[in-house]
Amino acid sequence: FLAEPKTATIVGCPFSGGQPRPGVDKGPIHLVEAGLIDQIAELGWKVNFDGHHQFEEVDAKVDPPIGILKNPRLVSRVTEAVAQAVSSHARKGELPVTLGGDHSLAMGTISGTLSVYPETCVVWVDAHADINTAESTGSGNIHGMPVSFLLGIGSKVPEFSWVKPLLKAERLVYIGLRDVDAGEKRILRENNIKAFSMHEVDKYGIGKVVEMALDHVNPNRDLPIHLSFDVDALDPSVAPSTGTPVRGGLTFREGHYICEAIYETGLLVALDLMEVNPSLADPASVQQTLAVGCSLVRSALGETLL
Ligand code: HAR
Ligand code: MN
Ligand code: MN
Ligand code: MN
Repeated sequence: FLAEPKTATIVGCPFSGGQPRPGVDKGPIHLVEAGLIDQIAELGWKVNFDGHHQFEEVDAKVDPPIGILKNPRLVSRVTEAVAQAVSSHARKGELPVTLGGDHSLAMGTISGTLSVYPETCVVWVDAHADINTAESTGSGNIHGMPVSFLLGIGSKVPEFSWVKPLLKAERLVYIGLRDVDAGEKRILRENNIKAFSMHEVDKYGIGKVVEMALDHVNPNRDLPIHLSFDVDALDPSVAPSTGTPVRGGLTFREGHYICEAIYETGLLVALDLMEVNPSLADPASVQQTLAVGCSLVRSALGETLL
């Protein structure tokens, strides 16, 4: 594994089937319309726009719940297509920047990254752990489950047999958690998964938290990093337009600091920005959320303050 890629490929994923609120599928279109591609190019990257993927549709009539999992066939097919897109770009040495869409998409993005860089560690920035299994989920919304599929924990859902358990628990770290289901807390404990909740952010400060997070998953600073950023990690006052806002989140600077610090490692190989929903909240809040989303991506791709 050599140097960081110098070409970024934007993968637009207009998908909302992992959760119930319409509009999150419009996230990527609005982020691109807000100028994201030019902004990345201005940082010195060669930017490819892979387009807004047109996913195969699966009629709800032929996609009944499996257990309580909603839209399972649709989510499986879409995320498998995303895995192929991300892996093909990563294989060419490009840095895939995947715009969501709901966070079930990370089943695809992280599978794609791991298929090219098997030693990748994952930094998952989110209010939520998204690690429910088929047994533990209370909602049946698959955006609350992608991490369990990537780890291969919980009972197998045959529909998702394409997802290989390529992620090891010790290569995963969370930052920003504050809304974790009881069943998820048990899963985190039983699998020894490192997590820095907002409590740790308050206690140690974001600089120390990022250092400890990287010390855990990437002690020698030599493994590729996949950063999966759910915009709801930010406080709702900073990023209001998202489906499941939770108060007490990361400040504007804390969110950006995470991105800057990961860029500084020179190890970033893939980035996700998920759960931006431009149909939620008033127009000014939508504008604010889109602007924050773009600036998080710029920070992860090397925008500096000085
Ligand atoms: N834990 C809850 C569930 O499983 C809600 C989690 C999903 N919300 C997100 N993901 N936005 O980060 O349904
Ligand atoms: Mn493509
Ligand atoms: Mn999430
Ligand atoms: Mn979340």
